[in-house]
Amino acid sequence: MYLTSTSNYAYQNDTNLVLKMDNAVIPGDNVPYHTGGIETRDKFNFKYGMIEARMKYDEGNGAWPAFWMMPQFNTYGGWPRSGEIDICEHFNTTTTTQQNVFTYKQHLINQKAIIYSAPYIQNAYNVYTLLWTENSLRFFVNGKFTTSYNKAPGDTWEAWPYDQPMYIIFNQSCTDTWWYIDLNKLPFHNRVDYVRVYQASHIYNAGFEYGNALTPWTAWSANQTGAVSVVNNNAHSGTNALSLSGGEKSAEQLVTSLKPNTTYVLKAYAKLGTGTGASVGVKNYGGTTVGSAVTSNTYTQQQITFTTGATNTSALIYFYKNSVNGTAYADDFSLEEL
Ligand SMILES: [Ca+2]
Repeated sequence: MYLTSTSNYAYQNDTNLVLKMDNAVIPGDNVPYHTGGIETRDKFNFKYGMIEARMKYDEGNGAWPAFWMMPQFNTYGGWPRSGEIDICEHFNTTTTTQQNVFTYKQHLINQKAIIYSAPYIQNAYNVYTLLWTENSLRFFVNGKFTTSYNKAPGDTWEAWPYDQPMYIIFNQSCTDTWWYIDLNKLPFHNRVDYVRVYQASHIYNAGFEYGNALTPWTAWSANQTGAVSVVNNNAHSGTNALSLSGGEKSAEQLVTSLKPNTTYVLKAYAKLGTGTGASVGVKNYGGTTVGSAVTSNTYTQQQITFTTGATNTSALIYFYKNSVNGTAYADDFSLEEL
């Protein structure tokens, strides 16, 4: 109810992320309760795929832990127009957990979400999963299907805003507006063991973690100095990254099975090492080559939108470094249909 920036309320303990809620007095801050939460807004978002988290939360009256997603861009307007997906939300000491879908259409009917109650194991770790496709949201608890929300033919954004990227939120909230808070049970904790996101990608070896090799990326070099290589340092995630060093270089991958006349988003994390200029881009897709300049010495997500030509079903994606000596790195490529 009152999110705090204090690290006492959102911290790592052994292998868990712990989110806490209590009524401790914080000097200079006279609200009655403090809660902890984290989110990936502006840092990580995705569209379509599978997301799951393993978590365990305390039960007690007033406790309200949650694992949910909100729209990154509010494409259809502010809440609830652009949607909200609650993959796990638990209240008090109830024996079921909630998996909710918000739509503007439903909001006009009764001001509420479409609420699904799912069985779970109380006072234990449970795995909560959402499988998100172009026309369905399918929910699971501990690998068992619980319920689904589907896009019907003819549905517009009012019933299906779920064609836009969303970000992830974990928190341990509370409420004394709807219920009383059992002060004897405080503090309440939500412990998150892991969260994982799986997405089908057109790009292979997109994180450079397979066999310390470039395959199926190909190297191009304007001269013999330096190298196009996979290195065991400067990773954005995992152990490895793509490295370009020395003079003018690039690494390229031909992606296939694309649809004609279709808009895609290419994303990659890239940074400059000792180099002065690099870019991530795409060419040979039926339009003009488009690139995004890498200008930072820390990993920044590059994003390129392109639309395939009327007869094009492939594209060449690349990471390029200019002719000045030095290094540049890239990692975690992805290509999604918009
Ligand atoms: Ca990597």
